Amino acid sequence: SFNYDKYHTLDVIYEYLDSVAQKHSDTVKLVTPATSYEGRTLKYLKISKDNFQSGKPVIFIDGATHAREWITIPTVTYAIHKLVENVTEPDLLDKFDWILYPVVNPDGYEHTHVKERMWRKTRSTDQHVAGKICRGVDINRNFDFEWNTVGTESHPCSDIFPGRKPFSEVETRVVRSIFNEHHQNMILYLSVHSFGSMFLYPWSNNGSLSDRGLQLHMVGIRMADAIHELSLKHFPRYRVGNTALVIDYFSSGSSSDYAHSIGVPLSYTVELPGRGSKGFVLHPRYIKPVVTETWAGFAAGARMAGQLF
Ligand code: 0X9
Ligand code: ZN
Repeated sequence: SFNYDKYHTLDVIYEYLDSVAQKHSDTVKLVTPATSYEGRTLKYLKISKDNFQSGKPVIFIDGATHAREWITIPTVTYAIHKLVENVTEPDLLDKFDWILYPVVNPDGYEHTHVKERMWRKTRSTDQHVAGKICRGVDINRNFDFEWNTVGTESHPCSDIFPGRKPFSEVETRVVRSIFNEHHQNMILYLSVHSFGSMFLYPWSNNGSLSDRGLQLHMVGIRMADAIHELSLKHFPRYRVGNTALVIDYFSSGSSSDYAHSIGVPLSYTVELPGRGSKGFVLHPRYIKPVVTETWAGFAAGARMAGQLF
């Protein structure tokens, strides 16, 4: 079965999602909303005791928005594992409905396996550029929140190219469709990235705080504390704060700012551990400790979110 000793290819990850949905059809529903730019199925799981019928608070966690951030995928699949396969905290499924989307950017992820390990963006081609063809849009600059105002580069070869318009990418539109469908009940959104050990909250475009700044900070601290308790201390302690202040650059068009702007009260970019020039390439020996400590943080965040909203 699915293990946490190594990083898996897209096929293996997708087989795992299929098999969990099949084995646990009472609680897990596989959703295949569209195909990627290159024609791969986009897949996420809805996990609920009653198929989202009773309007419980919804928690949404996604990974691999950025293709090279491999550790984000096992982190999201481990949440699936703990919710339906190795259930030690049944309250988390009694109280909440969950959406778990391990690979937002499958084209990019596949590309990091076969060609360029450090690829970040989607793989779409901009038809408007003559000469040298550069591929890809940064999904985390492609949402319609202050789109293309700061922390972007208009050249399609750039790693922070925001696209020709907001939601130009089908991969971005699928994440939007999840917000559209669930934002009324969604209390917590975690956009999982790497690296740097940080819980980051809005607003990213100018460093100002939302009117939920205090709640965002307190739930962020709760998650970081829960991680720190379990942490093997291989990595620096998590920092918690406004994105622009902690990460020290501004950016626009991110999914977590977008989610917050449409009413998701608790919305974070989570930067998982990693270090140095090889920060995106986290040795497989760290997968297990990182996914277990991160799950402790997410579970603690879910519980506190449930008390607040
Ligand atoms: O720049 C990004 O998109 C994120 N860092 S990463 O190294 N994973 O690319 C940070 C995003 C910060 N959060 C928001 N802009 N909301
Ligand atoms: Zn990222």
